[in-house]
Amino acid sequence: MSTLRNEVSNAALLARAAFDYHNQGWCEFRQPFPADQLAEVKQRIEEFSRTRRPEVVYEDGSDVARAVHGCHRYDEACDALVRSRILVDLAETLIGSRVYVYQFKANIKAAREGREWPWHQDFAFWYHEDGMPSPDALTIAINLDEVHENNGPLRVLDGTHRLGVLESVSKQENRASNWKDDVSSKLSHAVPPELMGGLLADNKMSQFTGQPGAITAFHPCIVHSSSNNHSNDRRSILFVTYNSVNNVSTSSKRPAFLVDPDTTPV
Ligand SMILES: O=C(O)CCC(=O)C(=O)O
Repeated sequence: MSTLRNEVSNAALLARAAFDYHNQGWCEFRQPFPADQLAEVKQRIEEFSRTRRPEVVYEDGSDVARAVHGCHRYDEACDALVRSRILVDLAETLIGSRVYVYQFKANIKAAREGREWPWHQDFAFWYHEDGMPSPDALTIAINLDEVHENNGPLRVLDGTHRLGVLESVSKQENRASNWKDDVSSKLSHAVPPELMGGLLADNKMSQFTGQPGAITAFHPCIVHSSSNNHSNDRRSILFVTYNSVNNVSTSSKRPAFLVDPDTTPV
């Protein structure tokens, strides 16, 4: 009986998430990620962020870790997380097909030193850099730390997922294919400032604050950003991007830890 009740309540949570996702371009999943499993992943990511390896990216001009990439490819706890039913069911429901892991990253945003992410759309990168055909993907964010108003929460402009790929400031001409420009605070493919005024005036801004374990999903075309971390609290968030198995990217030259070439469904 209690299994049946759980299934019904899970279906209701997924239906609610799907409604919000399609309507506003993002949704909360109102059930936190299991704390014991998340604690293990958090510990592994902290360990990786202290090691010198190509998957770790630093804030510009410093040795403060900004992000760790692709951990599901080399760590069992992270691999188990991307295969967990709670995330896969959410991704499959919102995308409407089987999915594979496209990207896995933890953005750390260290206390006082973690830097901003300018306004951008993720699909601009996947389309221009990797040849992803359509935005039939999504990113699930899982808070590793408490995220509050002052430690640089993700903020999104509701409804902008309907705009398709906007013109972006591409630093492509100047770059010798440096993938680090796609993950630094001087982001390639940012939305140009002259478009941002209108977007900010026309669309409600929502912030993703919440406790460790809180789960949010957002659309590849939603315009989003986050500010520098001005607080004494680290703001670490895990981002897992799932792509539809019917939407495989054709031409990514970026490292496998950034864009996973393994398109086997999870
Ligand atoms: O970590 C953040 O605050 C933003 C991350 C983001 O926008 C991205 O990785 O595309």
